Amino acid sequence: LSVGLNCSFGASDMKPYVKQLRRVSPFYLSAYPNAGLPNQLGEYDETPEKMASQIREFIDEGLVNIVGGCCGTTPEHIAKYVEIVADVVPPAPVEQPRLMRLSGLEEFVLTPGINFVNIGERCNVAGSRRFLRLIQEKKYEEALQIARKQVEDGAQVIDINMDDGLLDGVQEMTRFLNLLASDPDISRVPVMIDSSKWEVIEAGLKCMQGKCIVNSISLKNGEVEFLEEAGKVMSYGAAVVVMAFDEKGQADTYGRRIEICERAYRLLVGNGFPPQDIIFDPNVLAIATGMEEHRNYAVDYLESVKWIKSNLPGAKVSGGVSNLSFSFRGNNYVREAIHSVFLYHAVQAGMDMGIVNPTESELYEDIPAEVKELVEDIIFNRREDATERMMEYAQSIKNKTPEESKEKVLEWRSLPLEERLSYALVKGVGDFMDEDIAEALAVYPRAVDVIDKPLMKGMNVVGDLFGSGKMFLPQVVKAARTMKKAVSILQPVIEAEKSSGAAQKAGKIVLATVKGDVHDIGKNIVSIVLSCNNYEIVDLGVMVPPEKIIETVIREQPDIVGLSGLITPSLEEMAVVAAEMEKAGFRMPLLIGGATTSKLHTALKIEPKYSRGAVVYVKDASQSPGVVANLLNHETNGNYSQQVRDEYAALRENSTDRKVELVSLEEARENAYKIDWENFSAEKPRMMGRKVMKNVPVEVIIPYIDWKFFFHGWNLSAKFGSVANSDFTVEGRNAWMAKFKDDEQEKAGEAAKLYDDARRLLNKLVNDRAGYIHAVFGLYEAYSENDDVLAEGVRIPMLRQQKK
Ligand code: B12
Repeated sequence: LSVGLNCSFGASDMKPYVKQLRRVSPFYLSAYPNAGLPNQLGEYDETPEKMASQIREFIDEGLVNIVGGCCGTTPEHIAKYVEIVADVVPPAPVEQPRLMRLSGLEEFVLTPGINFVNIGERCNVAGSRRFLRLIQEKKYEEALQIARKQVEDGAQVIDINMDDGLLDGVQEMTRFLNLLASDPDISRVPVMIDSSKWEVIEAGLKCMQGKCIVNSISLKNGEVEFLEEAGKVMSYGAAVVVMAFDEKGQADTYGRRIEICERAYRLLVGNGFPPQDIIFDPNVLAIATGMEEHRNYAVDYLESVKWIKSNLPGAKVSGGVSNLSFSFRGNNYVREAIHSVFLYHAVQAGMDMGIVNPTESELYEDIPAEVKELVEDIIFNRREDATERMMEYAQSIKNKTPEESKEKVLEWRSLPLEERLSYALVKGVGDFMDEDIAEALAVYPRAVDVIDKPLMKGMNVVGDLFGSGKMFLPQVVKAARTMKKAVSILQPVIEAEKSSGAAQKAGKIVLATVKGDVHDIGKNIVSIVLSCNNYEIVDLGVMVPPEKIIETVIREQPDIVGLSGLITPSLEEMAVVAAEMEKAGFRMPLLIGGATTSKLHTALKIEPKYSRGAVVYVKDASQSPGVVANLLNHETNGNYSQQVRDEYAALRENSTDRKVELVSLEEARENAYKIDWENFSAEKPRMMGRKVMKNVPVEVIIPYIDWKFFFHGWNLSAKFGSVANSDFTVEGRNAWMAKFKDDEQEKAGEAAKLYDDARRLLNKLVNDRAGYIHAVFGLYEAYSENDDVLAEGVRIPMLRQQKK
């Protein structure tokens, strides 16, 4: 299979798209660009020679398998391409990881780093009275606002449901999705077409421009209908939610849930449906209803999530979270607390996505221990009287006077300043920011320190809570808004503190958050700080592709380029920009910043890509004026750049990640072990062939563990393996630690802790009598042939020890 692009505005305009396709597509790739854009006379200006040199770039960069020409190209163009491709080995298609890939206008790939996907639930006529009314009254503009608000609040997918007895579902779904497609702010995220009627789903599928999710199909009407619908979903290129529902009805026990999901999975995968595009909804049902048979619903759901994730490879799990707390309608605090605790456990169990209200804000971390216990009692069905106790609690807070609840809410105001700022960010409360910032300004010497110290600390708390699954994306969006508010309060103060009022600008700086990354708070702060230091800033915003950065640099001729990035893929993207800057022949310094960047990464992966200019990692905004001044000052520039270069070279030298240098093939062969056959006699082992050892006790293995490899596996030096031979007393440890240099003390301390943890785990396995360790090994007659060893007819390549 081959995919590709034709037409467009010419080869250079097409190139970024071809590159992007190469990155994501597992197929052969073709490109047939136009000979440029038609001029005023409707003619094409790009000559065969000019186009051939652009096509050469496609080939040199390994982008395409098939080249050709579209509008304006002639047989002469094609003749030139034939010359270029004569000796070229076309690139092999690259197998892509089997991840769920969705898209609106932008792609959304469920990489392992994304621990939970929020699906906005508010555009559902069955779940939102307001949305229903707006659709009934044909107030589509207002209905779209609901969708927009959800995306702004952090929904990563939006669910659209038009299932109402009085609505024409097909018509409403079609109209709404078409309207939505015309609003790029909303349609940048993927859509979930939600309906129990197949004709409504299919109408929706016909409108979709990206890769959406169908919610849902099931085995309710048997396998034939199920597979027919699944086949159509596949041909429209969508992912699918499969409800745990079959001919006998909705699954409400653990056994029924896994039975149906397994059957559906086998049927789908057996018929070619990609497993990574299957999402199971094993039914989140209401608990604490007072009905005995409902008590275990949440436990069964959580257990079935775990089962699906470990038995149905690639499949995802979703669910409508608000169903769970149905018994507590009208009591939002209790409902939010139930959702938050349940989600925390469901995500730990492996739940990948859920239909949630993105504006709910109750954080798992903030729920008082006694409330958490009550909620966990009903979720885990831990006590006979769990429902009664929860009901009692719900009643007691419902009866609280508004003053009482207000008092509780404002308790945090008596915390110390730093904690208050952190609380405000974590909870997304901007109401007291003016007074807290005023107080902070009296404590910290410069306004920028308020950002770099307490506010950054607060944002790191947000990051940690989010990273550990205790905070969800919509809540991080609120935190980000509060941070932006704090920055906007500080901005005039930073401006007033600016170092020089000179009219002449000290230099020009292009700033951008790299492609694929939306984080801009840090970059904006750097922009404010640098412009207050008299630099002219050209801010390209977020998600900026390398071509745009290069174009801007050529146009604006800045003195420095600064890149910001906060997610792991941005690290690679920054290296891409550096390589493009090298290709374009630039010499200006490149600054690297943002939470996931580091000096080590900059030294290892970015600096080597850009040889003509300095590449400097800058930890925070307050350091940026100093670094920029050093780089732009003619007297200090040379020394400073050299100092940074030396420092980074040393980092590369000491890094375990550095490139291994290999000896030549001849030398490697020469290094091979030479047996002196004259003086060698082989001992035949007592046993030959394959041997299986069952249930090996852990204590038998422990003495054979080579701790050097354990530390190597943890990216610590193998030399710490000697800790296993040290005396297990305080004195013994101290004596062992004393063997290391001062700058290794911290690492050695961590290594010792790691070793102790591992020993504790091993002891636990010994005590638990873990009976599941098996081993298999074989002893076979073997001989060598050139560089390889042959054993029982199996060829084992053995050319080793090739490191210089
Ligand atoms: C706020 C936030 C968001 C907001 C961003 C809003 C906005 N407009 O910026 C929203 C909610 C949109 C968001 C989205 C996502 N986020 Co987020 N987010 C954060 C959070 C909590 C804080 C970031 C922040 O603003 N910090 C405060 C600023 C001031 O700090 P800073 O950016 O580091 O900047 C300072 C310095 O680094 C430096 N600096 C920064 N840039 C530059 C540039 C130059 C040139 C220089 C000199 C200096 C410099 O100066 C600044 C001031 O001192 C971080 C956690 C964290 N601890 O960083 C996660 C975090 C970065 N996000 C994360 C993730 C995973 C995501 C999502 C993928 C989540 C999802 N499931 O979809 C999406 C990403 C979408 C995308 N494609 O980019 C992860 C990244 C993990 C990783 N290694 O990849 C983090 C680390 C959270 C975590 N622990 O999991 N996020």
